[in-house]
Amino acid sequence: MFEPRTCGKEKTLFNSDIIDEISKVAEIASAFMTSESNNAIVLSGCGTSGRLAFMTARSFNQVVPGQKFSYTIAGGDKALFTSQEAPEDDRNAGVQDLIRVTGGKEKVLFIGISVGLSAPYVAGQLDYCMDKLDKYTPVLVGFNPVNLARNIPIHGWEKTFRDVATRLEKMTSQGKTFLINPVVGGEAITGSSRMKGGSVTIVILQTIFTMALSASVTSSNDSMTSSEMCKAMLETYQKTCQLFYASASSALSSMITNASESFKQESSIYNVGSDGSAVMGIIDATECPPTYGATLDDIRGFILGGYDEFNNAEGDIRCMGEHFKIGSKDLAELLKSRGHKYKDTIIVLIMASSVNVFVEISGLFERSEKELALPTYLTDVFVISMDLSEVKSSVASLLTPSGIKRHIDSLIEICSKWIFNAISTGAHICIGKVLHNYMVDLKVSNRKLFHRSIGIIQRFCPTLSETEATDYLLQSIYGTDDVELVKNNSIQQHIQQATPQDRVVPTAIVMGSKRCLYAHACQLLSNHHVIREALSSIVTS
Ligand code: S6P
Repeated sequence: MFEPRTCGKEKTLFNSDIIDEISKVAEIASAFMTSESNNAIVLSGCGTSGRLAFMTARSFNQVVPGQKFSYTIAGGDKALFTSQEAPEDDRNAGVQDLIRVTGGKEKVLFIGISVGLSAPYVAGQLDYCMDKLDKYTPVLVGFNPVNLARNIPIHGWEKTFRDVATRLEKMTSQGKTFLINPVVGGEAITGSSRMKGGSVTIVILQTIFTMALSASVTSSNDSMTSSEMCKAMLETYQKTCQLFYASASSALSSMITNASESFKQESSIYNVGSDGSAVMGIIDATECPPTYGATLDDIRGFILGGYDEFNNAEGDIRCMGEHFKIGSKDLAELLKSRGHKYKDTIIVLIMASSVNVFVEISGLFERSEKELALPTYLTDVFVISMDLSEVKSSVASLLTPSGIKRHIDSLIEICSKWIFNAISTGAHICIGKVLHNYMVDLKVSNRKLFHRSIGIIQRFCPTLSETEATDYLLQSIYGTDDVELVKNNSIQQHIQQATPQDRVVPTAIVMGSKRCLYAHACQLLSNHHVIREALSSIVTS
């Protein structure tokens, strides 16, 4: 994540061009944040990128007067709690959402985030902004070189993401737009961009706006340029990352064991916290269904204070169903209703008041009638103690007091993300959802995941051509041995059919490796409870 300045010929986060670009956007953001005119800063993305757009807008609206920040996310606020992978393919919806939140605004700083430079929703928005540069200043944040941006057709449009990114790159060289696309290296779980990609997204967004918040300090500080300040800020994340893993590894490993025990006993993991840390826990839970084929009940997130604290644009949307109940009181109710037979893990993140101490408490709990108030559930206590004083002093002269506070909060939030991500990822690995670093049991719920699934099938069945792998995927999606019956359906139809189904990709892998019929593949898989073991034994036998 925090690699040296270049990786081959690609630029990494600490490359001076990337730092200059972040600094330039921070300067523009500062003008927006201090201006009294009717302007807006809009952050946007799909899936994790959209959730982190929300999170950043939420954090900075707390410290910048005038509610300058807003966000758009594919699928709307529903997507903050349940994965809505299909709307990510809808570039028109992206444009409409952007028009809705920027109507009546004079100037808009628009930051479109797509980790893989792939989401049509964001591509549509960026292209729209580039057509209207008198109003919009577009910025693209992502972690691929432009020549590797997604080049597959976007439904109902003549452009691909790569076309849009290429246009933006050209305009960036003319100083009209901005492109922040460091290469940050592959994900530990292939394609799981919520992890490293998500973390670097936070680092970049928070750095931009924290610098902007403290611009008055930079302009009065003759000895330091804004690029030097940006580098110093990025180094604090690097240092925090080192401190975090040095202090947290052993506690994380115990928590992963606890959490995986819960899964093995058909129980759940509940992430709870307050403020930004809780938002991280909710985001983490939301990502598990598309990534690991988890159910909505396997991991859930809750926030102390519920919707009053969460502060999303659509407000309290509990009426949408059980999985939109996010308050800690809702959790208490849920636990009461679940009775005694479950062995859930409740991860309660509690921050100590001192910035030097960072405390995490977790436990595997047996329920009883008297344990209905959250704190009394706690059985295992893990303390992760990190001394952030050195980090704090390294930015003390660069930031205003509110900038320092915001920066420390953001360091704590990113540590919370690392905790929640490690536990949910580790627990799913322990129950066999990952094979050779591939999330083999993913949901085939949008175009990106459809194409990724074909790649995964080929990875485990190396003798298959792309066409053959696609055929097996379609056979698995439709539960048929006659691919000709379904081949001519649109990708959209394939995705609609596949989305509610389980084990689509594992079934296709078994069919492809054994060259067997659909029913036989299902029968072979049904002999195994754990997907990794099933595939390891079936595919290699
Ligand atoms: C990834 C996560 C997905 C992505 C989403 C957007 O771990 O499950 O929801 O965030 O597909 O991807 P991108 O590349 O546009 O940021």
